[in-house]
Amino acid sequence: MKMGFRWYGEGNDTVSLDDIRQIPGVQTVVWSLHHKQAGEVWEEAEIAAEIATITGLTDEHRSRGVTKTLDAEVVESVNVHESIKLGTTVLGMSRDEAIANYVTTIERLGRAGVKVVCYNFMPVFDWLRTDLFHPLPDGSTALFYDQKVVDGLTPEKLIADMAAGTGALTMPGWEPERLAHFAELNEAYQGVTHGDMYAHYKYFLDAVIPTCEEYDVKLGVHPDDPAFDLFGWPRVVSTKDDLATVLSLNDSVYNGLTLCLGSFSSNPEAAAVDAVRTFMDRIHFTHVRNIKHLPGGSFTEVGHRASEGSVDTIGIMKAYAEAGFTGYVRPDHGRHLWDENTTRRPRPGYGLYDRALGTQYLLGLWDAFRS
Ligand code: CS2
Ligand code: MN
Repeated sequence: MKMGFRWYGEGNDTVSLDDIRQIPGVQTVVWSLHHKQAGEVWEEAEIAAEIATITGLTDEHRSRGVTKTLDAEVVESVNVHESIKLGTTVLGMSRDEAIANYVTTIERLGRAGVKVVCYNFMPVFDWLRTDLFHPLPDGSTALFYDQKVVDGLTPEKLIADMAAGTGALTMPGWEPERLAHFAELNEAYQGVTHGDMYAHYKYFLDAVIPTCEEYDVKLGVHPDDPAFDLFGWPRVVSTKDDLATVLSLNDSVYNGLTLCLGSFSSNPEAAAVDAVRTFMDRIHFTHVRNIKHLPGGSFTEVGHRASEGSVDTIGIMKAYAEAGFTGYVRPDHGRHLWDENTTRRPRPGYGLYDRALGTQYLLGLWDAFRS
C-alpha cells in the first residue's frame, strides 16, 4: 500500500508540498491540472512541469538537509465530458472528440510515469453537500449533507437559486458563469435511463482501456457522492451492484475502482468492508474516511477513527492489510481544525490537520494488521 495526499497545486492550495512531505508515511501526491475543463487535452509541457514541481527538491531544500522526495503517480481526476456520459454532442463537443482527447491525455500521463487515473461518472456535478462548515460538538467544522434541504429542491429551483447567488447547496465546478450550461445539461439528461448511461459508459471504456493497457495507466472510478440519484438524473456508480456492473462492462484489470468508502457509505445500506473484499483485485486507489449517518438520510463527515462515525474504518484497513493491498490509499475530506477556517482557510474538506491525522490512523491500523 502506498499512502497519498491530495494536493491542488501551487497557488491553488493552502497546504504546501513541504507540509505534505513532513507527514510520516506519505509518499504519493494525488494531483490534477485543475484549470483543465472536462474534454480538454492536457499538454505534455504542463504535465511535465507539474510532476517536476511535485517530485523535485530545490537547492533551498538541500541547504536544509531535506532528502525525502514525493512521487506523482496518481491523478485525481481527469474529468469525463458530459457528451461521453450522454452519448451525444453537448456543450459544443461530440463524444468521439471528447474520447479522443481523453485517450491522448492518458497516453501523455502514462509516458510521464502516472500509474493511476481517478475519474467519476456522475451526471452534471461532482460531490454535493448542503453545508461546508457544519459545527461539530468538539468545536471543529465538517462537510454536511441535509436530505431535507435536497428534498425541497428541483433542478429549476436550483438554477434560480444559483442565479440569485443564494441557495444552500455546494457543487464544486458550478460557478455562476456556467449556469447556462447547467440548464442545457438538465435538459439533455431528461429521459436518460440508467441503462442508457451504462451503454455510454461501455462505449467510453472500450475506447479508452486499450490505451490504458498500452501505457500502463489504471483507471479507477470514484463512486457517486452521495451514492444515490439526485434531481432525477441517473447515477450509475452508487451501489455494490453498480460497481460490479461497471467492472463487467470491460473485463480488463485496467478498468478498476477508486473505492471511496466515505462516498460509498453515504447510502446507509452500503457494506463497506464487504465491498473492499469483493472488489480487491480491481481496486487501484482507495479513499478511506468516515461519515456519521443521521436520521432521514442526512449525514455529517467526522474524523477518520471508526468510533467517530458509521464507517468501519478498522475493518476496511484490516481487509486491505490481510490482502496485502498494493494500490494507493489516501485520507479523504477532513474536518477543519485548530482555527484553520480563519488562519489557513483551506478548500472545504481539504485542510491539512485532520487529513494528516487521518493518514496516521490508517497507517497505524495497517502496521498493526500487517505485523
Ligand atoms: C471528492 C471528489 O470524495 C472525493 O474524493 O472530493 O471530488 C472526487 O475527487 C471526484 O469525484 C473524483 O472524480
Ligand atoms: Mn473520495
